[in-house]
Amino acid sequence: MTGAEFTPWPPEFAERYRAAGYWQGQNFPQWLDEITAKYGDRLAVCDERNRWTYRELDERARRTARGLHALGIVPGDRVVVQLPNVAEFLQVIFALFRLGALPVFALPAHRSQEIGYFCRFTEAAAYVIAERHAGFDYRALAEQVRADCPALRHVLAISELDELPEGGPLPQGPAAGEVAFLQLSGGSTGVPKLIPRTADDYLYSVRDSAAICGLNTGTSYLVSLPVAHNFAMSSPGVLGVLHAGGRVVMCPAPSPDTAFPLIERERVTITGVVPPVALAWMASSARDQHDLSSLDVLQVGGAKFAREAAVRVREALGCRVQQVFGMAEGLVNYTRDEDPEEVVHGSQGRPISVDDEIRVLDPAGNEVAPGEPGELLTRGPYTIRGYYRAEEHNALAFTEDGFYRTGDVVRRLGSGHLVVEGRVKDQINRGGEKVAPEEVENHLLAHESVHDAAVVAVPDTYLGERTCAFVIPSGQDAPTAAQLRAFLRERGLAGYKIPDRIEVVESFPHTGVGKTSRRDLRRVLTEHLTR
Ligand code: OOB
Repeated sequence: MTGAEFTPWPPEFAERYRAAGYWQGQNFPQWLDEITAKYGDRLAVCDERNRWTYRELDERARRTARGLHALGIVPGDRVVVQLPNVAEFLQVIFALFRLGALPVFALPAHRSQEIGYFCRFTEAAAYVIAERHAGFDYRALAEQVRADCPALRHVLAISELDELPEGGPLPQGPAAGEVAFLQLSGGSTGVPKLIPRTADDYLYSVRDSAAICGLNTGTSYLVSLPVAHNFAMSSPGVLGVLHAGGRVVMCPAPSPDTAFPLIERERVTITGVVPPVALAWMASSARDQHDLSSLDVLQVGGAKFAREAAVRVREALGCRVQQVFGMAEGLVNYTRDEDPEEVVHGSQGRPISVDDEIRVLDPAGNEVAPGEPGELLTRGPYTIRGYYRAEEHNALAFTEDGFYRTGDVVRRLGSGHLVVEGRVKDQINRGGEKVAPEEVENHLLAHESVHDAAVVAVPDTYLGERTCAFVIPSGQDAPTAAQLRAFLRERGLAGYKIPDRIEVVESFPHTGVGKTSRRDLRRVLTEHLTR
């Protein structure tokens, strides 16, 4: 039983969100028409090889849409998109939006386990890749995935986009309230969950994010994070920048050596990074070799950015810092320009919308006293009501009245700003990259010499957390850490999920609880590590 592809907002909420002007009934093709008409000859996007105006980008996307249609991709088809930060990313996803096919946003770090799963689970019609990137052969990955996914009809490399057949007129785009694409959840379960987003809800978050961040036609945004990630896509990200008529500068890697020359050349005004990248930029000696004076705002999010680090941003990089606490499921919080410094440095921001409903609950499900920590639950005009085809999980992840249980522990300040204090979900946040212990444990258990495995977080000054796997061997021939790592890599697990540390142990400690739950076990092991 897979369950619904999309859980709609109840009619009374939908009506409210329309009446408030959040949902404007504009679908992605109409939004593309609007920005193209408004900003036609301005520079929309550039990367190492391309510089396209809004009009050029739109023409390319339309041609690609017709070509994909001629290949037999039809509205509603799912298409897994796995591209690095290149201009063609926008060409491809705008083509899919025009066609009404649904991009499934994979990350460049994903390998055959993840991609194969996305293709099978969504019954994808096509998979779009860059042939090679950062020394990795995506063509070979695609061949492997294809062998396992009979429904996958096409593998398309961006070098082939110009060779698509010239198709006829496009079908009508989907309604604004229908699913437009699938985002990936950070994941706390055995397999990552997919997040259905509509034009109505997403474009609302994009428009208001652009306004909150003060974007305009003078904005030059460096895409430092993987562009498919919700932060880089819409907080305010590439879509926010295009909405405001600014320029998107694709950055192939977030290292200072790559990013700083681009900031100088393209007069970058704003970028979004995860905390370890912010720390690396602040510590880099390359700061003095490049003119970074155009940079106005460094957005930091994806994982907690320590107050001590936030305080140092201006001195180190000569720009303001903005904290962003968001999630692909919806809710995004920003610190604002007008917030007191104390709040900008010491909180993770407040929600985009006055209609983002926030609950902070104790373990019994009661509201905590103001300022006390508790689990954050939320619902609102751009927060989903259910994952894609995940009925059973939805019953746990959402309350009956439609609140999403974020699994984050926060304190809510009198001003409405949230301070992230920790989490109750089974997830490791490795410098913004999310790792689900259960997923990694399952892969370790597939090794013939592994009897049991538990994956936990280890505190780390640079990444915030790293991963550690405790492994009990099944016989005399205990596998080594190196062998287990090689095993996981060969299985095709994304590199960031491969444990940073592996401890082979004889047994697990007793959890002190009658029935051993994985969660208790992980907690006890974590305590062992940090003692
Ligand atoms: C962003 O989205 P996801 O879906 O990769 O991860 C969401 C989770 C949150 O539930 C929270 O646990 C953590 O990432 N997180 C933060 C944080 N920002 C995200 N934890 C502490 N402090 C922060 N500033 O990570 C994401 C999506 C849109 C914008 C920004 C980040």
